[in-house]
Amino acid sequence: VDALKPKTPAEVAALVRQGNIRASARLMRDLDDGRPRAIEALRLLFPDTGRAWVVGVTGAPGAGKSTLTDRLIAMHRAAGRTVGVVAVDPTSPFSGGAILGDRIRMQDHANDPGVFIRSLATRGNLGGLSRATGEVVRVMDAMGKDVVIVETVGVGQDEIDIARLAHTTLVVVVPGMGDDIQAIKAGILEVADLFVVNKADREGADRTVRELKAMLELRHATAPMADPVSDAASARRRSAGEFSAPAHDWEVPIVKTVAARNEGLDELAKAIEGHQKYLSDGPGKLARETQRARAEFVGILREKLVRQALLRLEDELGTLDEVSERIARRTQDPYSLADELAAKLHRS
Ligand SMILES: Nc1nc2c(ncn2[C@@H]2O[C@H](COP(=O)(O)OP(=O)(O)OP(=O)(O)O)[C@@H](O)[C@H]2O)c(=O)[nH]1
Ligand SMILES: [Mg+2]
Repeated sequence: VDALKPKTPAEVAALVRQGNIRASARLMRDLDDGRPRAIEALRLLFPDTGRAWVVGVTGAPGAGKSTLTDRLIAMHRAAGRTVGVVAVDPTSPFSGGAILGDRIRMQDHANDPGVFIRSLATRGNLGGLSRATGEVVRVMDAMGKDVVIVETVGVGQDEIDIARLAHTTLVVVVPGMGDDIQAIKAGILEVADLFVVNKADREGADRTVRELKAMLELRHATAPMADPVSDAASARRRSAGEFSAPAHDWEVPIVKTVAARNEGLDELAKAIEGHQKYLSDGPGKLARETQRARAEFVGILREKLVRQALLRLEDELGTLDEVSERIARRTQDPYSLADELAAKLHRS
């Protein structure tokens, strides 16, 4: 095959299925650029996905997420499992692996063909960072990676959306951030399947554990929070008697680690396995994947429909700028325009 000739989506998909690193990295770049051929390859790969266990690692800058990830990679490799890592940095203007050396302490694994590491930032990413992350996770899944670890910095909305991609989400905190614990947003609490108190060699680790415990108990005591397991679809199934498992029978474990000294990692791995078993044995896994599929599908649909509508707008009413100016000048209103356009799309 001519190396310079662009590959067809089918050729790309075949290479990705074989775990080809060059083709997979290329596909990720093309997805980032929003190329239709890349979407076509992803469509072909879809039936080959859904096998990887996706673990999210989120927390404040410098909490030790990469060090923990590095340890987890080593454990998975020792057990013969292949690993994909996506390092997401919503604050970084760089993308495409350039920041790997700086931010990620995983050099030991750089030459291991069983480990594929990719970083992602805000550049490009049509349709948002969580969508881009989801696409990279999907490619790694199609490559045959057994486990995909997604590292994200911070606790903003981006990180919460990204955490929702994972089957098991670890929230990493460090001792001596009492106020920060108070400030842990409900959103991040909601997505935490497991708390890791890293840097437990520092003072105050036990206190942090106690504070987290109190916070989790408080959550138990108050009104039920939104839970992936209690989404509408599974609630319906539950009321139909299909599943008997209660929505809140997962006790969020709190694990102390000293990632830098490889301490507590066995306990952490066990806790992750426990959650994997909990989700896989009950309705949780399907419920979570259904919720994720819903968000993804609506996102794809929205983007497609909006693009169609804007094309139609140009044909019928003028460019987006022209129409917007008319609205700004109050010669037309946005409600009637949207109705008019929707009706036209509907008829065609
Ligand atoms: N004392 C101590 N230091 C640790 C521990 N784990 C990691 N560190 C150190 O903390 C620093 C940050 O670790 P990283 O793993 O890069 O943290 P991170 O959360 O990935 O950081 P960002 O990706 O920049 O947000 C490094 O200097 C680590 O060596 C630990 O358990 N104890
Ligand atoms: Mg890091």
